[in-house]
Amino acid sequence: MKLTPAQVEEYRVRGYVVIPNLFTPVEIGALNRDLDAYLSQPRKEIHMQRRGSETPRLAYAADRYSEAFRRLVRHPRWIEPARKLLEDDIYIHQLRVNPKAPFDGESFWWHQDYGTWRLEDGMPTPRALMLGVYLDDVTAANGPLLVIPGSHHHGAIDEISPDRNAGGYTVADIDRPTITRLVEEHGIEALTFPAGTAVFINCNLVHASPENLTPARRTIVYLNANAVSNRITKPVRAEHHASRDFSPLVPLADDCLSGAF
Ligand SMILES: O=C(O)CCC(=O)C(=O)O
Repeated sequence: MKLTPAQVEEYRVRGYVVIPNLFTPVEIGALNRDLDAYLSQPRKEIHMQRRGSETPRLAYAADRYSEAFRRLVRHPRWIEPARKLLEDDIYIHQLRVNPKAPFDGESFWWHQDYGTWRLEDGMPTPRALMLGVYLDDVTAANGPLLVIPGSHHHGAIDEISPDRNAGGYTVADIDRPTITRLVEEHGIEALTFPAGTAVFINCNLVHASPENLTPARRTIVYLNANAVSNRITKPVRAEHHASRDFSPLVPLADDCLSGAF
C-alpha cells in the first residue's frame, strides 16, 4: 500500500490521514477473536479503569500473546506508509488497545502522545506516529477519538500536568487555556468511521475522547511506531510501555492476516 502525494500532504498539514478499509472484515474478525481471549486473561499489561475495577481501560502488548496481533504489527499495508511518513525504518515503541467498554468506558483528557514519550521515555524528537486501527465501528455516541487538526504544528506543548495515576501509565494532560486557544484556531473533529478504517496520526496531534455511552464496546488498537534513528534514551518504564527492541520491522506478506494461521 502506497500513500498518494495528496495523502502525505494531508498528514503533513492536518496531522492525520484516514485510510478507509485498510483491513477487511475477515482480518478485523481475526483480531477481535484474539482480543476477546486476551482481555479475559489476568495480565500485567492490561490496565483497568481504576483501582478495584474489572473493566479494562488499556491493554498493551497484545502481540506477545496473540498471533493475529503479531501479524498486524508486521503487516505491509501499514509499515510501508509509516516508513514513508517518518522517512526511516520503524520499530514499535508501544502497542496499545483501547477497548472502550460498553457504558463504562471512560474519557481521555486532551493530550499529545509525544508528551508522555518525551517525558517518560526520553524520545528525542517527534519522529513517531500512532496508527489507529478501528476494530469496531466508531460513532458519535460510543466515545470517538476527537482531534484538533493542525495542532501538531505547535510542537510539544509544555502546559501539561502529567497524570501518573491514569491506571498505571502517564497521560500528559494539557491545560484548559491552551486547549481553548488551540480550538479557537483549529476547531475539533470527531473521527467517526467504520471498523477496518485506519488513521495515521502525528504523535504531536492533540487529541481526547469522551466516554462510551452505548451498550457495545468501541475498540481501537494503536500501533505506535518510532523512527529507528529516534530510539528512546531513557528506557526505564516497563517494556510494554516503552520497547527496547529497536530492530526495524520486517513486513510479512499482504495476506498474513487473512489466511489460515
Ligand atoms: O482511543 C481513545 O479513546 C483515545 C485514547 C488515547 O487518547 C490514548 O490512549 O492516548
